[in-house]
Amino acid sequence: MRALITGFSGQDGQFLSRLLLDKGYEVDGLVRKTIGRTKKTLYRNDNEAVNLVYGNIISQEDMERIFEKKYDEVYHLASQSDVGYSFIHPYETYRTNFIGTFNVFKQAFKKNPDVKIYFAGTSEMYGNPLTKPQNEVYPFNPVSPYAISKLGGFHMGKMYRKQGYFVANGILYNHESRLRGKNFVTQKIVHGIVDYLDRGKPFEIGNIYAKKDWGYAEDYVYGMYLMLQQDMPDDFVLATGEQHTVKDIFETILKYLHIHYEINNEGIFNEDNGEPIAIISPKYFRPLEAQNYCGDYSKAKTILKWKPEVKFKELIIHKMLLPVLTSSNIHEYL
Ligand code: F7E
Repeated sequence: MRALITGFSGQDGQFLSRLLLDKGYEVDGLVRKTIGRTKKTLYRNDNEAVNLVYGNIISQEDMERIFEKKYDEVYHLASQSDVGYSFIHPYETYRTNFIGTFNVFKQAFKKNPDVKIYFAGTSEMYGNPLTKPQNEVYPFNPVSPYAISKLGGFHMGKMYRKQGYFVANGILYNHESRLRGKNFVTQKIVHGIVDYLDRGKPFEIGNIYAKKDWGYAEDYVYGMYLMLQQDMPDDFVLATGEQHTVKDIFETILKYLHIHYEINNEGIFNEDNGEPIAIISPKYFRPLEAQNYCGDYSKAKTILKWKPEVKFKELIIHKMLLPVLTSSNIHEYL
């Protein structure tokens, strides 16, 4: 089997490439020319077995060239995935996430009408859901350029599906790991606290009462793989069905490290010396903060036999914090 992963250098691309290599796939990883060599080397040896191919999904010519090769499966993960950034750069977001997706679908199906394509949809497509949990038939009501661009790709996938092509749409809730970009809140807090312990410097944080449904990225890429092993393409929610706040991330880590803390409207403070660990700053607040993000993954459970293996505490401590606590004096807290 031969697979192409667009967005190979991202968190999901890294986990997915290992999974597919382990299953004996020949894996091509698409990276932008401007990125050059991918720096992330989680699975150094396995990554060496991934064939890097260079191109940008917004270029029709690049996609024509990439799809001169025939793939059995395409995991279309490449996107501008930062919700906040999408408000500042909407054109770039629409171009990458919508036109880029069109280029991938068009060229992949032109070369091989039987190719199975996974499209990375997102819980952000629900916008500001009034009730919870959300499933595959819950109404979409996107409220950011990012979510609108993703919903466009999602419906494009459904349109191809109606024409007889195989496009599976994932509706994935937040999924995290030690490979997550540090602009996302879980990694920002893990690294922020570790830096605070190393150097005593506080960091800035936004709305600590924001609530999300957070899962482990490696579980979710397995769900993507399962979606393409079905006979019929469909839409699937992948989530944990649990909600936690940003404050819960702080508390989970600080309790684990036995640091006494106090949380108030100004920030998170070390109770023993009064020092700030993190300072709340309006700079990181979003114009709209939906409170009901919580996924119902029962369809994936029934049809794909998928479930999230890693829950919140294990995610934050074992999958994210502990890998970072390696070469510092932080061990004294453990
Ligand atoms: O924010 C709050 C922030 O940036 C999570 C992407 O993968 O998941 C991700 O999007 C929450 C938000 O991820 C800070 O307001 C507080 O409520 O980690 P995030 P996201 O925007 O939810 C969805 C499913 C996707 O599809 C996206 O591509 O945390 N928050 N303080 C903060 N967030 C950030 N980034 N930084 C803060 O200081």
